[in-house]
Amino acid sequence: MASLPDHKLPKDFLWGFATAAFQIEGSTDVDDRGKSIWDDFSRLPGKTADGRNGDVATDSYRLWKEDLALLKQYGVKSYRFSISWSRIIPLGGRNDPVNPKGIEYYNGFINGLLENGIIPFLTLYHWDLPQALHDRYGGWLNKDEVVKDYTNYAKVCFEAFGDRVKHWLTINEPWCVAILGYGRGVFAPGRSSDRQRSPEGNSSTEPWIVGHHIILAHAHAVKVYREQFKPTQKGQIGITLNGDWAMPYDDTPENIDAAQHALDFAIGWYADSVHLGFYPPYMREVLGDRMPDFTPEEWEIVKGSSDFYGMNTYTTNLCRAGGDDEFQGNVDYTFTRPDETQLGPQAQSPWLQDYPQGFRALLNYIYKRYKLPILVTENGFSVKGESDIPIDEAVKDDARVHYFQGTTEAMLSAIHEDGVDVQAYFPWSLLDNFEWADGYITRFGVTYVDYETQKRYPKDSAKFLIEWFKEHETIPTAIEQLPTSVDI
Ligand code: GBH
Repeated sequence: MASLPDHKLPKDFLWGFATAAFQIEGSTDVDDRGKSIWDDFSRLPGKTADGRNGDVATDSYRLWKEDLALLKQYGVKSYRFSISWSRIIPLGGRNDPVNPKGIEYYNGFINGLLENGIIPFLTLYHWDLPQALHDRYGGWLNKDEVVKDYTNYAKVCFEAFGDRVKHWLTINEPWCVAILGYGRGVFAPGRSSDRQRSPEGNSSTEPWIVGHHIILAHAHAVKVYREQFKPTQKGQIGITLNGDWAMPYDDTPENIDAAQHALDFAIGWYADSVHLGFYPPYMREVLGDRMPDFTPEEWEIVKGSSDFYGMNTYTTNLCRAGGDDEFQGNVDYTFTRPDETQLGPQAQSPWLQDYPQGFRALLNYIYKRYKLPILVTENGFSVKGESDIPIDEAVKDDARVHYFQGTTEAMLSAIHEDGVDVQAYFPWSLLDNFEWADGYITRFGVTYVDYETQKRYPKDSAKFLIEWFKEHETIPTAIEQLPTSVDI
Protein backbone atom coordinates (compact mmCIF):
# COMPACT_ATOMS: atom_id res chain seq x y z
CA MET A 1 0.00 0.00 0.00
CA ALA A 2 1.33 3.41 -0.87
CA SER A 3 1.92 5.83 1.96
CA LEU A 4 -0.58 8.60 2.51
CA PRO A 5 0.28 11.92 0.87
CA ASP A 6 2.58 13.74 3.22
CA HIS A 7 1.41 17.35 3.24
CA LYS A 8 4.42 18.61 5.09
CA LEU A 9 6.95 21.16 4.00
CA PRO A 10 10.28 20.02 2.58
CA LYS A 11 12.87 19.23 5.23
CA ASP A 12 15.07 22.31 5.30
CA PHE A 13 12.29 24.75 4.51
CA LEU A 14 13.03 28.19 5.95
CA TRP A 15 10.33 30.39 7.33
CA GLY A 16 10.30 33.55 9.36
CA PHE A 17 9.24 37.16 9.11
CA ALA A 18 10.74 39.97 7.07
CA THR A 19 11.58 43.63 7.67
CA ALA A 20 13.84 46.31 6.19
CA ALA A 21 16.28 48.66 7.94
CA PHE A 22 14.73 52.01 7.09
CA GLN A 23 11.23 50.80 7.89
CA ILE A 24 12.05 49.74 11.45
CA GLU A 25 15.35 51.08 12.76
CA GLY A 26 14.83 54.77 13.47
CA SER A 27 17.86 56.29 15.29
CA THR A 28 18.85 57.89 12.02
CA ASP A 29 21.56 60.07 13.58
CA VAL A 30 22.99 57.61 16.07
CA ASP A 31 26.39 55.88 16.12
CA ASP A 32 27.85 57.82 13.18
CA ARG A 33 25.24 56.67 10.67
CA GLY A 34 25.31 58.69 7.45
CA LYS A 35 22.15 59.93 5.76
CA SER A 36 20.24 57.82 3.26
CA ILE A 37 18.10 59.15 0.42
CA TRP A 38 15.00 58.20 2.42
CA ASP A 39 16.00 60.45 5.35
CA ASP A 40 15.60 63.70 3.46
CA PHE A 41 12.90 62.49 1.11
CA SER A 42 10.57 61.40 3.91
CA ARG A 43 11.12 64.73 5.69
CA LEU A 44 9.95 66.79 2.70
CA PRO A 45 6.37 68.05 2.92
CA GLY A 46 3.87 65.94 1.01
CA LYS A 47 6.06 62.90 0.44
CA THR A 48 4.41 60.66 3.02
CA ALA A 49 0.67 60.31 3.55
CA ASP A 50 0.79 61.29 7.23
CA GLY A 51 3.73 63.67 6.96
CA ARG A 52 5.82 61.41 9.17
CA ASN A 53 9.33 60.14 8.49
CA GLY A 54 11.69 57.32 9.46
CA ASP A 55 13.46 59.03 12.36
CA VAL A 56 11.85 56.76 14.95
CA ALA A 57 9.95 54.08 13.00
CA THR A 58 9.53 51.05 15.30
CA ASP A 59 12.65 52.13 17.18
CA SER A 60 14.22 48.77 16.41
CA TYR A 61 17.80 50.06 16.41
CA ARG A 62 17.41 50.65 20.15
CA LEU A 63 14.86 47.92 20.84
CA TRP A 64 16.58 45.12 18.94
CA LYS A 65 16.54 42.86 21.97
CA GLU A 66 12.76 43.13 22.08
CA ASP A 67 12.51 42.21 18.43
CA LEU A 68 14.78 39.28 19.09
CA ALA A 69 12.63 38.15 22.01
CA LEU A 70 9.57 38.41 19.79
CA LEU A 71 11.16 36.28 17.07
CA LYS A 72 12.12 33.72 19.68
CA GLN A 73 8.62 33.71 21.12
CA TYR A 74 7.24 33.19 17.59
CA GLY A 75 9.55 30.22 17.07
CA VAL A 76 10.74 31.27 13.61
CA LYS A 77 13.52 29.39 11.87
CA SER A 78 14.85 32.47 10.16
CA TYR A 79 14.57 36.26 10.09
CA ARG A 80 14.89 38.39 6.97
CA PHE A 81 16.18 41.90 7.63
CA SER A 82 18.30 44.45 5.82
CA ILE A 83 21.49 46.29 6.58
CA SER A 84 21.66 50.04 6.32
CA TRP A 85 24.49 50.90 3.93
CA SER A 86 24.81 54.31 5.63
CA ARG A 87 25.54 52.68 8.97
CA ILE A 88 28.33 50.55 7.48
CA ILE A 89 29.87 53.22 5.23
CA PRO A 90 28.32 56.56 6.25
CA LEU A 91 29.34 58.34 3.05
CA GLY A 92 28.77 55.21 0.99
CA GLY A 93 31.76 55.18 -1.35
CA ARG A 94 34.62 52.77 -1.85
CA ASN A 95 37.15 55.32 -0.63
CA ASP A 96 35.09 56.40 2.34
CA PRO A 97 35.72 55.06 5.85
CA VAL A 98 33.91 52.03 7.25
CA ASN A 99 32.06 52.72 10.49
CA PRO A 100 33.05 50.23 13.21
CA LYS A 101 29.93 51.09 15.23
CA GLY A 102 27.72 50.02 12.36
CA ILE A 103 29.54 46.72 11.98
CA GLU A 104 29.40 46.17 15.72
CA TYR A 105 25.66 46.79 15.83
CA TYR A 106 24.82 44.21 13.17
CA ASN A 107 27.34 41.78 14.65
CA GLY A 108 25.51 41.96 17.95
CA PHE A 109 22.18 41.39 16.28
CA ILE A 110 23.39 38.53 14.09
CA ASN A 111 24.99 36.84 17.09
CA GLY A 112 21.80 37.30 19.06
CA LEU A 113 19.82 35.58 16.31
CA LEU A 114 22.25 32.68 16.11
CA GLU A 115 22.34 32.22 19.88
CA ASN A 116 18.59 31.79 19.68
CA GLY A 117 18.77 29.34 16.82
CA ILE A 118 17.43 31.81 14.24
CA ILE A 119 19.05 31.86 10.82
CA PRO A 120 19.88 35.38 9.59
CA PHE A 121 18.62 36.10 6.07
CA LEU A 122 20.22 39.32 5.03
CA THR A 123 19.28 41.93 2.43
CA LEU A 124 22.12 44.28 1.48
CA TYR A 125 19.98 46.94 -0.14
CA HIS A 126 16.37 47.71 0.67
CA TRP A 127 16.13 51.15 -0.97
CA ASP A 128 18.26 53.27 1.39
CA LEU A 129 21.09 54.58 -0.79
CA PRO A 130 23.61 56.75 1.08
CA GLN A 131 22.62 60.35 0.37
CA ALA A 132 26.27 61.28 -0.22
CA LEU A 133 26.41 59.04 -3.30
CA HIS A 134 23.31 60.64 -4.72
CA ASP A 135 24.76 64.12 -4.13
CA ARG A 136 28.23 63.21 -5.32
CA TYR A 137 27.43 61.60 -8.65
CA GLY A 138 23.71 60.97 -9.05
CA GLY A 139 23.57 57.63 -7.23
CA TRP A 140 22.03 54.85 -9.32
CA LEU A 141 22.19 56.97 -12.46
CA ASN A 142 25.98 56.80 -12.56
CA LYS A 143 26.96 53.36 -13.76
CA ASP A 144 30.72 53.33 -13.24
CA GLU A 145 30.62 54.83 -9.78
CA VAL A 146 27.61 53.10 -8.28
CA VAL A 147 28.51 49.62 -9.50
CA LYS A 148 31.92 49.92 -7.86
CA ASP A 149 30.61 51.47 -4.67
CA TYR A 150 27.81 48.94 -4.26
CA THR A 151 30.20 46.06 -4.91
CA ASN A 152 32.61 47.44 -2.34
CA TYR A 153 29.83 47.80 0.23
CA ALA A 154 28.73 44.22 -0.42
CA LYS A 155 32.30 43.04 0.01
CA VAL A 156 32.65 44.84 3.33
CA CYS A 157 29.51 43.00 4.50
CA PHE A 158 30.69 39.58 3.27
CA GLU A 159 33.96 40.14 5.12
CA ALA A 160 32.32 41.34 8.31
CA PHE A 161 29.33 38.97 8.53
CA GLY A 162 29.83 36.15 6.04
CA ASP A 163 31.37 33.77 8.56
CA ARG A 164 27.88 33.61 10.15
CA VAL A 165 25.49 34.78 7.45
CA LYS A 166 24.82 32.13 4.78
CA HIS A 167 21.80 33.69 3.06
CA TRP A 168 22.25 36.91 1.11
CA LEU A 169 19.94 39.06 -0.97
CA THR A 170 21.73 41.72 -3.00
CA ILE A 171 18.87 44.06 -3.87
CA ASN A 172 15.24 44.18 -2.83
CA GLU A 173 12.79 44.88 -5.66
CA PRO A 174 14.76 46.81 -8.26
CA TRP A 175 11.50 47.57 -10.11
CA CYS A 176 10.38 49.74 -7.19
CA VAL A 177 13.71 51.57 -6.98
CA ALA A 178 13.65 52.37 -10.69
CA ILE A 179 9.96 53.02 -11.39
CA LEU A 180 8.82 54.51 -8.10
CA GLY A 181 12.06 56.42 -7.42
CA TYR A 182 12.86 57.69 -10.94
CA GLY A 183 9.62 57.27 -12.92
CA ARG A 184 6.57 58.01 -10.80
CA GLY A 185 8.75 59.88 -8.31
CA VAL A 186 6.78 58.68 -5.29
CA PHE A 187 9.77 57.03 -3.60
CA ALA A 188 13.22 58.46 -2.85
CA PRO A 189 14.99 60.08 -4.57
CA GLY A 190 11.68 61.28 -6.01
CA ARG A 191 12.81 62.07 -9.54
CA SER A 192 10.16 62.39 -12.23
CA SER A 193 9.24 64.34 -15.35
CA ASP A 194 6.23 65.62 -13.46
CA ARG A 195 7.48 69.11 -12.53
CA GLN A 196 4.86 69.49 -9.85
CA ARG A 197 6.39 66.55 -8.14
CA SER A 198 10.06 66.97 -8.86
CA PRO A 199 12.41 69.76 -10.00
CA GLU A 200 14.39 67.28 -12.05
CA GLY A 201 14.27 63.85 -13.58
CA ASN A 202 13.21 62.21 -16.83
CA SER A 203 10.59 59.52 -16.40
CA SER A 204 10.94 58.26 -19.94
CA THR A 205 14.64 57.38 -19.70
CA GLU A 206 15.89 57.26 -16.11
CA PRO A 207 13.94 54.24 -14.79
CA TRP A 208 15.33 51.97 -17.50
CA ILE A 209 18.87 53.25 -16.93
CA VAL A 210 18.61 52.86 -13.17
CA GLY A 211 17.26 49.32 -13.49
CA HIS A 212 20.11 48.48 -15.82
CA HIS A 213 22.70 49.73 -13.34
CA ILE A 214 21.10 47.92 -10.44
CA ILE A 215 21.27 44.63 -12.33
CA LEU A 216 24.95 45.19 -13.04
CA ALA A 217 25.73 46.18 -9.45
CA HIS A 218 23.92 43.09 -8.20
CA ALA A 219 25.79 40.87 -10.66
CA HIS A 220 29.19 42.25 -9.68
CA ALA A 221 28.50 41.74 -5.99
CA VAL A 222 27.51 38.13 -6.71
CA LYS A 223 30.68 37.61 -8.75
CA VAL A 224 32.78 38.84 -5.83
CA TYR A 225 30.89 36.60 -3.42
CA ARG A 226 31.24 33.54 -5.62
CA GLU A 227 34.91 34.10 -6.33
CA GLN A 228 36.19 35.35 -3.01
CA PHE A 229 33.80 34.23 -0.29
CA LYS A 230 31.58 31.35 -1.32
CA PRO A 231 34.41 28.77 -1.41
CA THR A 232 35.00 29.24 2.30
CA GLN A 233 31.74 30.73 3.56
CA LYS A 234 29.52 28.40 1.54
CA GLY A 235 26.43 30.60 1.51
CA GLN A 236 23.82 31.32 -1.14
CA ILE A 237 23.22 34.67 -2.80
CA GLY A 238 20.66 36.15 -5.14
CA ILE A 239 18.35 39.02 -5.94
CA THR A 240 14.71 39.36 -4.90
CA LEU A 241 12.07 40.72 -7.26
CA ASN A 242 8.61 42.09 -6.72
CA GLY A 243 5.99 40.80 -9.11
CA ASP A 244 2.34 39.89 -8.95
CA TRP A 245 0.45 37.37 -11.02
CA ALA A 246 -1.09 38.78 -14.20
CA MET A 247 -4.33 37.28 -15.46
CA PRO A 248 -6.04 38.15 -18.74
CA TYR A 249 -9.18 40.19 -18.11
CA ASP A 250 -11.01 37.88 -20.50
CA ASP A 251 -10.01 35.33 -23.10
CA THR A 252 -9.63 37.68 -26.05
CA PRO A 253 -6.23 37.26 -27.72
CA GLU A 254 -5.21 40.88 -27.02
CA ASN A 255 -5.86 40.51 -23.31
CA ILE A 256 -4.05 37.19 -23.18
CA ASP A 257 -1.09 39.01 -24.73
CA ALA A 258 -1.58 41.90 -22.32
CA ALA A 259 -1.09 39.61 -19.32
CA GLN A 260 2.21 38.38 -20.73
CA HIS A 261 3.25 41.95 -21.50
CA ALA A 262 2.51 42.91 -17.90
CA LEU A 263 4.73 40.06 -16.70
CA ASP A 264 7.50 41.14 -19.08
CA PHE A 265 7.58 44.67 -17.66
CA ALA A 266 7.03 43.81 -14.01
CA ILE A 267 9.09 40.64 -13.73
CA GLY A 268 10.87 39.77 -16.98
CA TRP A 269 12.85 43.04 -16.97
CA TYR A 270 14.90 41.67 -14.06
CA ALA A 271 14.19 37.96 -14.11
CA ASP A 272 14.82 37.30 -17.81
CA SER A 273 18.05 39.30 -17.66
CA VAL A 274 19.43 37.89 -14.42
CA HIS A 275 18.26 34.30 -14.87
CA LEU A 276 18.13 33.84 -18.64
CA GLY A 277 20.55 36.43 -20.02
CA PHE A 278 18.31 38.69 -22.11
CA TYR A 279 15.85 41.55 -21.76
CA PRO A 280 12.25 40.78 -22.77
CA PRO A 281 11.89 41.58 -26.50
CA TYR A 282 8.56 43.28 -25.78
CA MET A 283 10.33 45.87 -23.62
CA ARG A 284 12.60 46.83 -26.47
CA GLU A 285 9.61 46.92 -28.79
CA VAL A 286 7.91 49.47 -26.54
CA LEU A 287 10.94 51.43 -25.36
CA GLY A 288 13.19 51.26 -28.40
CA ASP A 289 16.54 52.92 -27.81
CA ARG A 290 15.52 53.99 -24.35
CA MET A 291 16.06 50.41 -23.23
CA PRO A 292 19.80 50.03 -22.55
CA ASP A 293 21.68 46.86 -23.39
CA PHE A 294 24.67 45.11 -21.86
CA THR A 295 27.89 44.30 -23.68
CA PRO A 296 28.59 40.59 -24.22
CA GLU A 297 31.09 40.75 -21.33
CA GLU A 298 28.48 42.28 -19.07
CA TRP A 299 25.83 39.71 -20.06
CA GLU A 300 28.29 37.04 -19.08
CA ILE A 301 28.39 38.43 -15.56
CA VAL A 302 24.64 39.10 -15.39
CA LYS A 303 23.34 35.78 -16.72
CA GLY A 304 22.95 33.24 -13.94
CA SER A 305 23.86 35.72 -11.22
CA SER A 306 21.34 34.43 -8.70
CA ASP A 307 21.41 31.10 -6.91
CA PHE A 308 17.63 31.09 -6.60
CA TYR A 309 14.50 32.96 -7.60
CA GLY A 310 13.75 35.51 -4.85
CA MET A 311 10.03 36.28 -4.94
CA ASN A 312 8.14 39.14 -3.29
CA THR A 313 4.49 38.82 -4.23
CA TYR A 314 1.25 40.20 -2.87
CA THR A 315 -1.62 40.02 -5.32
CA THR A 316 -2.96 39.39 -8.82
CA ASN A 317 -3.96 41.88 -11.49
CA LEU A 318 -6.50 41.42 -14.28
CA CYS A 319 -4.86 42.73 -17.42
CA ARG A 320 -6.33 44.52 -20.39
CA ALA A 321 -4.53 45.72 -23.49
CA GLY A 322 -4.27 49.46 -23.80
CA GLY A 323 -3.85 52.27 -21.37
CA ASP A 324 -0.86 54.56 -21.48
CA ASP A 325 1.02 53.43 -18.40
CA GLU A 326 4.39 52.66 -19.89
CA PHE A 327 5.73 51.40 -16.54
CA GLN A 328 3.19 48.58 -16.81
CA GLY A 329 3.97 47.91 -20.46
CA ASN A 330 0.91 49.87 -21.59
CA VAL A 331 -1.31 47.35 -19.90
CA ASP A 332 -4.34 48.34 -17.87
CA TYR A 333 -4.75 46.71 -14.42
CA THR A 334 -8.02 46.09 -12.66
CA PHE A 335 -9.50 43.94 -9.88
CA THR A 336 -13.00 44.10 -11.33
CA ARG A 337 -13.99 41.14 -13.47
CA PRO A 338 -16.12 41.51 -16.61
CA ASP A 339 -19.15 40.43 -14.55
CA GLU A 340 -18.43 43.33 -12.11
CA THR A 341 -17.39 41.05 -9.23
CA GLN A 342 -14.13 41.72 -7.39
CA LEU A 343 -11.17 39.38 -7.67
CA GLY A 344 -10.99 39.04 -3.89
CA PRO A 345 -11.25 40.84 -0.56
CA GLN A 346 -9.78 44.36 -0.71
CA ALA A 347 -6.82 45.28 1.48
CA GLN A 348 -6.21 48.71 2.97
CA SER A 349 -3.72 49.28 0.13
CA PRO A 350 -5.55 50.07 -3.12
CA TRP A 351 -3.18 47.86 -5.12
CA LEU A 352 -3.84 44.73 -3.10
CA GLN A 353 -6.58 42.11 -3.11
CA ASP A 354 -6.56 38.64 -1.58
CA TYR A 355 -6.45 36.04 -4.37
CA PRO A 356 -4.38 32.98 -3.40
CA GLN A 357 -5.00 31.14 -6.68
CA GLY A 358 -2.86 33.80 -8.30
CA PHE A 359 0.02 33.04 -5.95
CA ARG A 360 -0.10 29.38 -6.94
CA ALA A 361 -0.24 30.28 -10.63
CA LEU A 362 2.72 32.64 -10.25
CA LEU A 363 4.80 29.99 -8.46
CA ASN A 364 4.13 27.65 -11.37
CA TYR A 365 4.92 30.26 -14.02
CA ILE A 366 8.18 31.27 -12.36
CA TYR A 367 9.34 27.73 -11.75
CA LYS A 368 8.61 26.65 -15.29
CA ARG A 369 10.30 29.67 -16.82
CA TYR A 370 13.37 30.04 -14.63
CA LYS A 371 13.84 26.50 -13.29
CA LEU A 372 15.32 27.61 -10.00
CA PRO A 373 14.34 26.98 -6.39
CA ILE A 374 11.96 29.72 -5.28
CA LEU A 375 12.42 31.61 -2.04
CA VAL A 376 9.34 33.64 -1.18
CA THR A 377 10.98 36.54 0.60
CA GLU A 378 7.81 38.65 1.00
CA ASN A 379 4.08 38.09 1.02
CA GLY A 380 1.52 40.01 3.05
CA PHE A 381 -1.67 42.00 3.46
CA SER A 382 -2.77 45.35 4.88
CA VAL A 383 -6.14 45.39 6.58
CA LYS A 384 -8.76 48.07 6.00
CA GLY A 385 -9.35 50.28 9.00
CA GLU A 386 -6.68 48.62 11.12
CA SER A 387 -5.01 51.92 11.98
CA ASP A 388 -8.24 53.54 13.16
CA ILE A 389 -9.44 51.04 15.76
CA PRO A 390 -8.36 50.20 19.33
CA ILE A 391 -5.46 47.78 19.71
CA ASP A 392 -7.53 44.91 21.10
CA GLU A 393 -9.62 45.02 17.94
CA ALA A 394 -6.72 45.58 15.60
CA VAL A 395 -4.98 42.40 16.75
CA LYS A 396 -8.03 40.43 15.59
CA ASP A 397 -6.89 40.75 11.99
CA ASP A 398 -9.28 38.23 10.40
CA ALA A 399 -8.75 39.55 6.89
CA ARG A 400 -5.00 39.00 7.19
CA VAL A 401 -5.51 35.54 8.68
CA HIS A 402 -7.74 34.75 5.71
CA TYR A 403 -5.03 35.98 3.35
CA PHE A 404 -2.31 33.85 4.94
CA GLN A 405 -4.59 30.79 5.11
CA GLY A 406 -4.97 31.13 1.39
CA THR A 407 -1.35 31.77 0.49
CA THR A 408 0.12 29.06 2.73
CA GLU A 409 -2.27 26.46 1.35
CA ALA A 410 -1.66 27.68 -2.21
CA MET A 411 2.07 27.28 -1.62
CA LEU A 412 1.60 23.79 -0.23
CA SER A 413 -0.46 22.81 -3.28
CA ALA A 414 2.20 24.24 -5.58
CA ILE A 415 4.81 22.13 -3.79
CA HIS A 416 2.88 18.87 -3.54
CA GLU A 417 0.51 18.87 -6.48
CA ASP A 418 2.47 20.91 -9.01
CA GLY A 419 6.00 19.92 -8.01
CA VAL A 420 7.27 23.49 -7.60
CA ASP A 421 10.51 23.73 -5.61
CA VAL A 422 9.71 26.33 -2.94
CA GLN A 423 12.32 26.50 -0.19
CA ALA A 424 11.43 29.50 1.96
CA TYR A 425 8.54 31.72 2.99
CA PHE A 426 8.81 35.08 4.76
CA PRO A 427 5.53 36.87 5.51
CA TRP A 428 5.80 40.65 5.39
CA SER A 429 6.15 41.88 8.05
CA LEU A 430 7.30 41.06 11.57
CA LEU A 431 6.04 44.47 12.69
CA ASP A 432 3.80 47.28 11.55
CA ASN A 433 6.36 49.76 10.32
CA PHE A 434 7.21 52.78 8.18
CA GLU A 435 5.31 51.94 4.99
CA TRP A 436 7.29 54.30 2.74
CA ALA A 437 5.03 56.87 1.01
CA ASP A 438 2.10 55.67 3.14
CA GLY A 439 3.91 56.70 6.32
CA TYR A 440 2.55 54.80 9.31
CA ILE A 441 -1.05 54.71 8.11
CA THR A 442 -0.81 51.40 6.32
CA ARG A 443 0.02 48.44 8.52
CA PHE A 444 1.46 45.19 7.20
CA GLY A 445 2.65 43.69 10.49
CA VAL A 446 1.70 40.39 12.07
CA THR A 447 2.60 42.31 15.21
CA TYR A 448 0.76 45.52 16.07
CA VAL A 449 3.00 48.42 17.05
CA ASP A 450 1.67 51.17 19.28
CA TYR A 451 3.72 54.07 17.94
CA GLU A 452 3.25 56.08 21.15
CA THR A 453 4.72 53.47 23.45
CA GLN A 454 6.51 51.25 20.90
CA LYS A 455 4.87 48.27 22.57
CA ARG A 456 4.41 45.23 20.34
CA TYR A 457 1.18 43.17 20.32
CA PRO A 458 0.98 39.87 18.42
CA LYS A 459 -1.96 39.81 16.03
CA ASP A 460 -4.02 36.72 15.26
CA SER A 461 -2.17 36.40 11.96
CA ALA A 462 1.11 35.85 13.83
CA LYS A 463 -0.58 33.12 15.87
CA PHE A 464 -2.04 31.56 12.76
CA LEU A 465 1.29 31.46 10.94
CA ILE A 466 3.18 30.07 13.94
CA GLU A 467 0.65 27.25 14.28
CA TRP A 468 0.58 26.59 10.56
CA PHE A 469 4.33 26.21 10.34
CA LYS A 470 4.44 24.06 13.46
CA GLU A 471 1.89 21.78 11.89
CA HIS A 472 3.56 21.59 8.49
CA GLU A 473 7.20 21.57 9.47
CA THR A 474 9.13 18.40 8.83
CA ILE A 475 11.15 17.58 11.90
CA PRO A 476 14.42 16.04 10.77
CA THR A 477 14.83 12.55 12.16
CA ALA A 478 18.07 11.05 13.42
CA ILE A 479 17.66 8.14 11.03
CA GLU A 480 16.93 9.82 7.72
CA GLN A 481 15.73 6.73 5.87
CA LEU A 482 13.03 5.78 8.33
CA PRO A 483 10.22 4.16 6.28
CA THR A 484 6.94 6.05 6.33
CA SER A 485 4.82 3.00 5.60
CA VAL A 486 5.26 -0.71 5.29
CA ASP A 487 3.82 -2.68 2.39
CA ILE A 488 2.10 -5.83 3.57
C1 GBH B 1 7.15 45.54 -0.70
O1 GBH B 1 6.93 45.95 -2.02
C2 GBH B 1 8.38 46.19 -0.10
O2 GBH B 1 9.54 45.40 -0.31
C3 GBH B 1 8.23 46.48 1.37
O3 GBH B 1 9.27 47.30 1.79
C4 GBH B 1 6.88 47.07 1.65
O4 GBH B 1 6.72 47.43 2.99
C5 GBH B 1 5.84 46.05 1.25
O5 GBH B 1 5.95 45.78 -0.08
C6 GBH B 1 4.39 46.49 1.48
O6 GBH B 1 4.06 47.51 0.61
O7 GBH B 1 0.55 51.74 -7.42
O8 GBH B 1 2.35 52.13 -8.97
O9 GBH B 1 2.62 52.77 -6.68
C7 GBH B 1 5.80 45.40 -2.63
C8 GBH B 1 5.73 45.72 -4.09
C9 GBH B 1 5.23 47.31 -5.74
C10 GBH B 1 3.67 46.91 -4.03
C11 GBH B 1 4.57 48.61 -6.06
C12 GBH B 1 3.00 48.22 -4.33
C13 GBH B 1 2.49 49.85 -5.93
C14 GBH B 1 2.62 50.26 -7.35
N1 GBH B 1 5.06 46.97 -4.34
N2 GBH B 1 3.15 48.55 -5.72
S1 GBH B 1 1.99 51.85 -7.62
